[in-house]
Amino acid sequence: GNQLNIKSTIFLLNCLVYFTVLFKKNGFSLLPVVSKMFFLIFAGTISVSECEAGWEQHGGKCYYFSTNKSSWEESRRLCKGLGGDLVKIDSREEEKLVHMMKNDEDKFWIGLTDSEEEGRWLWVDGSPLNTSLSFWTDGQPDNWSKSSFKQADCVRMGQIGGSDVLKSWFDTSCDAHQKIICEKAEKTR
Ligand SMILES: *[C@@H]1O[C@H](CO)[C@@H](O)[C@H](O)[C@H]1NC(C)=O
Ligand SMILES: *[C@@H]1O[C@H](CO)[C@@H](O)[C@H](O)[C@H]1NC(C)=O
Ligand SMILES: *[C@@H]1O[C@H](CO)[C@@H](O)[C@H](O)[C@H]1NC(C)=O
Ligand SMILES: [Ca+2]
Repeated sequence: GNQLNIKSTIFLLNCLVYFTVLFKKNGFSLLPVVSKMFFLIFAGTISVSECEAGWEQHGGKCYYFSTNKSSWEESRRLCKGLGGDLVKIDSREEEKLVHMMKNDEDKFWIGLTDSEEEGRWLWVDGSPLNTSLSFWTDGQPDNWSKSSFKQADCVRMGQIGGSDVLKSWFDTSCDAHQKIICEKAEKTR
């Protein structure tokens, strides 16, 4: 991570100083080369992007917002195909962060479902939903979807609509087509 970056930068700077002294003794000016290298190292140090193009970096994670709509399963496949998974909300900060990244009107699938057993909400990594870290809109989940014969087993994040400023989750049919938020850990380098 950062520690390694700092160490390698210090090492490279030492090399630079060494070569500068060496070449000065032998009578050439390395100033243009050296200043270019300094620039490259400096630029490299400050602009290291830990997320791939198209992903947004926040709080040690990378987020990908796809505005294409698909079913929950299909969305999950898409995220996995990109090396991540549907987003899992691990904290109040993360819930807030994701809201700040999207338009308030936008509705996105998140990686939460009770399709295995009604009422037992599991994240895509298999962990159970922590009830003190759930952000259901008032009256949700209600196992109700527009197509009344379909169970509402998948969760989308939508507009903030409850008394709590962050309440925005809604259970709906997994076959509904929604936009997608994928998440993956940032690259460590
Ligand atoms: C979204 O849909 C368009 C049109 O079908 C397609 O060209 C594009 O690749 C899709 N993007 C993603 C991220 O799937
Ligand atoms: C659930 O979340 C709360 C608030 O962050 C935390 O204090 C608690 O330890 C969590 N419980 C479990 C079982 O992870
Ligand atoms: C959930 O909704 C579906 C479809 O309306 C229904 O068949 C099922 O019994 C409901 N489950 C519960 C536990 O209410
Ligand atoms: Ca359900």
